[in-house]
Amino acid sequence: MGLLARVTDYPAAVTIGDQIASHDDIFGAATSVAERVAGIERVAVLATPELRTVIAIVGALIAGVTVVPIPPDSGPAELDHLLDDSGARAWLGAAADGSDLPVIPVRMHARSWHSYAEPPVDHIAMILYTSGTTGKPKGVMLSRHAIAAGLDALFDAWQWTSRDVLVHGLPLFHVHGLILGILGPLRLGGRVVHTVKPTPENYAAARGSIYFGVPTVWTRIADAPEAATALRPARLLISGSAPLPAPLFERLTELTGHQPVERYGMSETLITVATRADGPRIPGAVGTPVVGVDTRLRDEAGAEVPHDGESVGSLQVRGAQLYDGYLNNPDATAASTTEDGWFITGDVATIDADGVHRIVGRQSTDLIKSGGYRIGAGEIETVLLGHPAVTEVAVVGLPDDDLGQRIVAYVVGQAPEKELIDHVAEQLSTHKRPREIRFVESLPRNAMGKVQKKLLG
Ligand code: MCA
Ligand code: AMP
Repeated sequence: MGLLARVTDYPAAVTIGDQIASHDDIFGAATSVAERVAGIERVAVLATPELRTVIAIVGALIAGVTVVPIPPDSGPAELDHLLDDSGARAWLGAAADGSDLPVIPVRMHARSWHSYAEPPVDHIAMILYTSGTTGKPKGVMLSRHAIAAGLDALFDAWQWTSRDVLVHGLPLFHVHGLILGILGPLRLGGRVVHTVKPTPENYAAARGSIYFGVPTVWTRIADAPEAATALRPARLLISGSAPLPAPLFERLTELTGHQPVERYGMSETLITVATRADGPRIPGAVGTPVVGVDTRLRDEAGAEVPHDGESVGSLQVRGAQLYDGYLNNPDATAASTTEDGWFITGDVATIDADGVHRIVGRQSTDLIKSGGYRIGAGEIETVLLGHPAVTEVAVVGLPDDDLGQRIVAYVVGQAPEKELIDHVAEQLSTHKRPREIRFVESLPRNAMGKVQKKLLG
């Protein structure tokens, strides 16, 4: 079977806001895109939530061209890095402002029924950019095979079939919204309703069988009881990308009649651990490894940590759905891999005797999760240090009822708070802006001079 399935049963296979397309509409237009893009190695796609984005991506996948989805609000510094590092040769569809790469148009009403051979399974289908603890975002190389394996494992875990209607409004440049949220239904030959923005009202109006959200989305739904009640006819409410607090689990259960299903993953590994549709749903737990994935816990010396539900260890994973490494960054790839070939997630977890995993936290304070976005403190610190009024800075994620964590920058220096926040917004994506700047005389440092972030907050 190819990566994507094409069926003709559904007149509204993909709905994005008020745009509606059948599988024939998508595949006809995408095959026409494939004819124009074939032969180019990599293309950038501005990942705005609209049908054009889906057609561009499907077209590139049909032609065997690697797609680099670009966040539509990337600031100039981030955009330059993503385009340079990825080596994208052209934009497929709309171009970002300020880029002089050539543009290959995506014509929504063009149709082609040419039949393409399925590209090799080891071809890199996508490069997704994600933040590390330091430096600039890294390109995660995902093969067709990894994507297919990662999706099939979820179809199995959630008994997800072409009869389901998936609803979400997540960004189309990350694993959650794009790979699970668009390629999932397209691989199944099923349906998806993308709500453009993941608001409680939009979710309530969509009437699907499966809903995806990050915890921030679920918090907002729980605060809108009328919208939450409208989700009662659904089959599964699924949360991921960041921890779902136990009180929110309980509140959602009360309002919607469904215990939410939590799952855990990463850009590099896709979704490795998930609560099964027919398994126990335990607040604070993310389930068991999906088909084809093994997990284990290690201590700091690399020794085994028992799976007793209490001992905490560094979570390592392996399986067919893992990435092929970071683009242009063999050192970072090597640093994330054990000698015996397991991927080091950087998350700290417990596993019980039944294989149920709980994510306890992250090993580094330098990776922040805000609204489900993974944000590297180092990237924001570098930008802030580029402002003439800033002499020292430490960026941390502090607990936040809505966002899980909110970005706070501790700054030695003097400038209006808004000027510093705008300075970040001018260079990086919107969600990387600090919510707050705290001005301090000095930063707490240890004897080696290293900032002790655990003392901030
Ligand atoms: C934000 N705003 C600000 C600032 N920050 N204004 C001033 N100063 C700031 N520092 C503005 C925003 O631009 C927005 O304006 C308004 O404030 C509200 O922002 P916010 O509260 O952030 O709400 P939001 O824009 O509605 O975003 C919340 C969200 C979003 C919808 C939950 O964070 C989101 O889409 N998250 C999903 C991330 C995701 O998909 N992660 C998956 C990664 P305005 O309203 O005017 O625009 S993949 C992954 O993690 C793995 C594989 C996995 O497990 O899934
Ligand atoms: P990303 O690369 O954006 O996909 O972020 C991956 C990170 O998100 C993981 O390393 C975890 O820290 C976090 N994460 C994803 N899902 C969950 C979850 N269900 N519970 C806790 N953390 C999660």
